[in-house]
Amino acid sequence: MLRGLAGTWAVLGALLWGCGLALLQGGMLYPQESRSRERKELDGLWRFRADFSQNRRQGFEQQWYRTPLRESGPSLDMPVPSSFNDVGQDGRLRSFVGWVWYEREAALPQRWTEDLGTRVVLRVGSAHYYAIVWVNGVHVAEHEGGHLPFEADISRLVQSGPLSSCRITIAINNTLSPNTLPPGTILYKTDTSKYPKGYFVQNTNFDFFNYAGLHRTVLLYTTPTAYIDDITVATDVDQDTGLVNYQIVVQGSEHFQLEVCLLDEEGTVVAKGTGGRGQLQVPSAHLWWPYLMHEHPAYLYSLEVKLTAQTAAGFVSDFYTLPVGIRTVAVTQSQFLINGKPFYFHGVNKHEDADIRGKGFDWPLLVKDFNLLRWLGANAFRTSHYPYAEEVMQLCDRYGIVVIDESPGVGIVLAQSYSNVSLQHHLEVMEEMVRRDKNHPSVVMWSVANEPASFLKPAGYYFKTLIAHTKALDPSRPVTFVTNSNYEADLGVPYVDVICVNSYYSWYHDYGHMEVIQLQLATQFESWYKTYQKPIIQSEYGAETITGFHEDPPLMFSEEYQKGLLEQYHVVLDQKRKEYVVGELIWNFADFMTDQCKWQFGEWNVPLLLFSAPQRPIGNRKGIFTRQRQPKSAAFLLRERYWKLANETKCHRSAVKSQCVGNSPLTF
Ligand code: GCB
Repeated sequence: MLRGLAGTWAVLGALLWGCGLALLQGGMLYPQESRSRERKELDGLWRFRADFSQNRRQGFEQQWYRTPLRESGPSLDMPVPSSFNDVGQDGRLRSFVGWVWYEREAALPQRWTEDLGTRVVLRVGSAHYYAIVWVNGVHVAEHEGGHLPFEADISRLVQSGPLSSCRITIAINNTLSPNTLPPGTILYKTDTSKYPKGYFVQNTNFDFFNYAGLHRTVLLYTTPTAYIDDITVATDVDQDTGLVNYQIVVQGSEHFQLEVCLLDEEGTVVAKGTGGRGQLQVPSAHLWWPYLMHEHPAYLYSLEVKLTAQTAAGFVSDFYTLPVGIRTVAVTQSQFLINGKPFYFHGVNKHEDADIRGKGFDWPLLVKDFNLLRWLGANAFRTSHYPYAEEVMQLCDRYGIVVIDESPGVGIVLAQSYSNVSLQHHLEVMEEMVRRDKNHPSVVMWSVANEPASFLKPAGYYFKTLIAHTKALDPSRPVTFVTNSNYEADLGVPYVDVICVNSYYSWYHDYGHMEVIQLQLATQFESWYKTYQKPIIQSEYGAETITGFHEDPPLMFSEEYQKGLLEQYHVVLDQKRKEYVVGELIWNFADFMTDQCKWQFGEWNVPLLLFSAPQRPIGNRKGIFTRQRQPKSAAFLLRERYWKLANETKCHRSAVKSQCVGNSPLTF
């Protein structure tokens, strides 16, 4: 392992990146419009039906995909993107487990159906969890995994006759098994004195609601038949020269030319190249810096790629523009370096979660969240506990919010979830994730899992293999997983570059005793560091709080307790960040939905009157913002802290000053 040789590590990463690419088959470029590409979003109302039959297979037995859904039975209107759980008035749908069916007609522009030089692709941004897709009754795609995109080339289908529209049917199953990511189990309740015949529930080992449906945009897009299938960029810096290593994969023709051109933010061409692989050199490059670390953070160049290819029908051109941030990432024994400078993560853990839409993508919510992050002075977040929408990653690139990109490997606690079947699937998910997110400068580290039972015997081999594979896919970024295991028992941490550790002192034990936090936290850090000499991130800490509940002296669930607990953590973080702690991420940015159980509140004996509307006695309330994105007292505390941290760790004092959003708590 090359940790400790930060410079070498970064350079080697850039040199090896081409090797990793060979492992990734096929691209998953974000669908964008260009001179050669069109895109047609299919967001809006779809027809919908949940298969409530005993075995949940009536839809397949009656082949609901063969004819319009309205012909095989009643259907509902269902918005896309959205989870289906919270939009209806039928209680059975909220907790439904099994197959649901979505359908809509898509009008097709004449050129798409008549021009055989046009390739028409159907792309699904996220269908949770298992999806099967038919177009006009013909099976075109199948995909496992709820948080990453998949697509199907449907040109032949839509170009086979004089069509003006096509019917898209998507069947989605949210059932989880010990081998899915995240894992889950179905429990049949067979006591007929208590449960009807065939009764089952789905159990999970993660703390968020298993929302399901078409969570992100479904769209059609076009390319020419010879097209730019994938672009991979890895950057480096030599003195003040930015190095942009690129590799381009073309499909649909063996005979082609590629021209690449790098433009700065003013639109001036700063470097040019030709061919499928090469290095562009940018003298006096503007580096991509995190938010609050530089006067001009998040500098993005544009890599314009032009393909000219020979096809049976003659020459065709394809154009694609990729935003590129030039930056380096490296890890030493005690530091996380971005562009060679120590970077301290001060930010949040998030969820894709909101009222009504569940995990459905929503622009207003996204923009609000980024405004809150910047108000807070947060420079980073972790995509706990699954990859977020591509548009989220794009905004991180644009605003300089650094990302620890996490896979859906959450709740891996059963021995069965360490089987070869699980491992194989997890390797594939990492491939899909790296393929999708590899070009985002904001992504500085991959997290392969959250809080697995990493003390179980098979965990050693599992994480060794998984982390090695992820590094092989992308040697330019460090890899971690987030642990809550004991430092002596953890079998996965030997393989990570940065130790990410969660702890809930004075919350899940020592209830109410905030006075023990400092000792316990300091011991935690010292034990991990002494054992491994790797930088550490406090990747979760926090306390549940019900907005408006005040108790002084602080009691659990009061706003005062949340603040008080954070302050105790901050004392130790302030000591250890001078040594080897490189970050702190609060749990959680906002309150979020969970399964219903006595765990969240009942057990804690919180007075029932606290649950009067709009509060509900469900969900995780560790947010520093409510689910509706209003600040609790702790948000103001963190805001003051984060801006102060930014002020200390920035490269230039003016960087912070020039980026104050609203009234920053800092004075100059
Ligand atoms: C954790 C988990 C997170 C939970 C959180 C909690 O350690 O990683 O998913 O929501 O604790 O609030 O219990």
